[in-house]
Amino acid sequence: MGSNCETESMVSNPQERRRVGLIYDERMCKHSTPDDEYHPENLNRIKVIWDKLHSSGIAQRCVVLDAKEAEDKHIALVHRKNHIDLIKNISSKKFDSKRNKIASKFNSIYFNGGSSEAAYLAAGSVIEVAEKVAKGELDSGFAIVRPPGHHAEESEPMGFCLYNNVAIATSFLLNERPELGIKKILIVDWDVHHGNGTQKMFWKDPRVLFFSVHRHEFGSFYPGGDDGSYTMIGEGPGTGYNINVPWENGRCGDADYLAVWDHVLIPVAKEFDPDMIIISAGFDAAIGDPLGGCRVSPYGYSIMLNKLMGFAGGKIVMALEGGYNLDSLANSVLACVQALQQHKPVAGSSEAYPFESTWHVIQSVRKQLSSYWPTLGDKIPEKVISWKTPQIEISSSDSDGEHENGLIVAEELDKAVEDIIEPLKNLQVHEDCQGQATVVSPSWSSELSKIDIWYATFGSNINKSRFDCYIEGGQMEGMQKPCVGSVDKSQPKEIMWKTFPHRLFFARDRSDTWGPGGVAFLHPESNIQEKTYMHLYKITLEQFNDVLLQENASSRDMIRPLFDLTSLQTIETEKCISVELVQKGWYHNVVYLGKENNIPILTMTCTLSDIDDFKSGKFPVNSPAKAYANTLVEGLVQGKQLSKAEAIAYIEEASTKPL
Ligand code: X5A
Ligand code: ZN
Repeated sequence: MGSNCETESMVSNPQERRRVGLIYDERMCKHSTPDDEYHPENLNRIKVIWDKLHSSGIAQRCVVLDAKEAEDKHIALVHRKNHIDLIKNISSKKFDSKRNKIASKFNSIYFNGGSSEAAYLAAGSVIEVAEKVAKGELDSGFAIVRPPGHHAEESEPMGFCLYNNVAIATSFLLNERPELGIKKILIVDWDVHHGNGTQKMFWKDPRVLFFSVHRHEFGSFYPGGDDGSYTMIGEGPGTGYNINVPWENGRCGDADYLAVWDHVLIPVAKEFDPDMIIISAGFDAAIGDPLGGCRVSPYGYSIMLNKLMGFAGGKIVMALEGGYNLDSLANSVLACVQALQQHKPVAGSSEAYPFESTWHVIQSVRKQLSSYWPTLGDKIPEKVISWKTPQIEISSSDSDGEHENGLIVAEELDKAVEDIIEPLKNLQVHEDCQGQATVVSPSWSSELSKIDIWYATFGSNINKSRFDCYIEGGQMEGMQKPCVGSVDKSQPKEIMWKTFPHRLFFARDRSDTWGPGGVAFLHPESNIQEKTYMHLYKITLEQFNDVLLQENASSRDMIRPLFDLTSLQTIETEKCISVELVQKGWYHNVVYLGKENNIPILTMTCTLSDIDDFKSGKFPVNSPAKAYANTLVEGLVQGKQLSKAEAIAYIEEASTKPL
């Protein structure tokens, strides 16, 4: 035995450290998109977790188990034969084309030669950890697996999930290992998406209490529809044993989740008294997750987990589901494993209050379930509910420092988030499964999230709803396809209108977003005779980068940032910067328009050389199509800049006057 271990046992009583199992296997890295095209559910997710647990020294204090492939007869407890045959055989197909065709029949699914093995290992590894915890050989465990599982249904893979790993392990213990005495299992699904597959598998089963907290937005957030609604409480003997907490908005954080723990999950867990807890542990509600748009910190996860450790004699099995910000993912898992070992949360703090909408959701859930769980029938004291953050409001343009209530809290919230992500900011180099060193999640996005700029818009973005698509994702009327939105989905901190002495005109003959017709451009040079109405949004430089990317129809996985702090410095003297990385985009020229409240005003348009090409007829100058022009008119009218008639005349002039 090394001397390290002896020193260790002298300083800390080994009795105090719990036996925590870990499973990881590189073969689960081999599941990938066919051409290794970028996908958020990629090998680096489990890789960075494994690396982080080692570099922090935590893995060395865990019991590392070998991964195992699940047996078909155990998978068959929750999946149909046709589904098992599909997953078993998909990787032995000779051609990618065949696989791609099959994948395209499903919702958000890809396959390659490594998929079958990874799916069997993911399911089998959760079984392995669960069995060891049930036997008492381990206190708890974490299966670091992929592909994830909770969207997978009886007969179909879905949402990056092939086999429902957690459901398989749950059924395995209840049906195949009755002698281990696990008769009641609480499944806590804290992935930001609803666990639709798991819900269906135990819909009528009172031995399994399925609890899921997820973004829902009245059915518009993935996987969508009513399945994730709080009215879905189970059926027959399972009635009351299915609990959904559906968020009405994004941006939920520690305070929101902990309010749900304190006022729904924990009281119910006390009554249900589970023999084991299995956590569908997605970390896509974590701060900075590109899909989730929520703000749970590693500290928040460790408190949520610690509260659950008071049940089932601490028998907790965690299985990885989603989580797509590599830094946040690794740090959150680390915090959870530390909490499992020490039975206490990691150090940290969060000061925010729950949203008003959170109390609203909590009250709906409690009411819906109060006849099954009497403790939920009690009224939450007014005093508790009065601690809340109003939904973030947007202050008016003329508020010079005198912010409205909502905005102050929003800024404080942002500061709290900054404090929390501070430790996550160091650039980290990891090795991927092929042994190549890759730079993972550099610090640019958190750096740029600290800098505010005014993004000045002159085209369809003057319409706030259209601009929202670039921040929140989604699509408005007249658009041919939805936007992915920004990583940081928070609303602009301020909004104002201003006019600028530049020429507005319309050119090109069609766009992917709007179809046929010209789109708006701003002449990059100023001209005192001209006047363009511009809608200014105070957003972070990180968000500006995300807008720049979407305006130039580029994919997320390119080298970023496109426009960094150095660019911001340069542009004040140079007045414009053509962004090399999106050269093909029509709006790759970032133009500096001065300052407002000492914050730089930036817009994006064509270059001077494009102007020459428009003038020479090399590129067409063209009027906007109806839907596009309407969007502009609507923006000006809603923004109270012009009457409808004036707005129509303004657009008309810009589209007919020669350049
Ligand atoms: C496991 C998980 C998300 C699927 C999103 C599909 N799936 N758009 O997080
Ligand atoms: Zn998810």
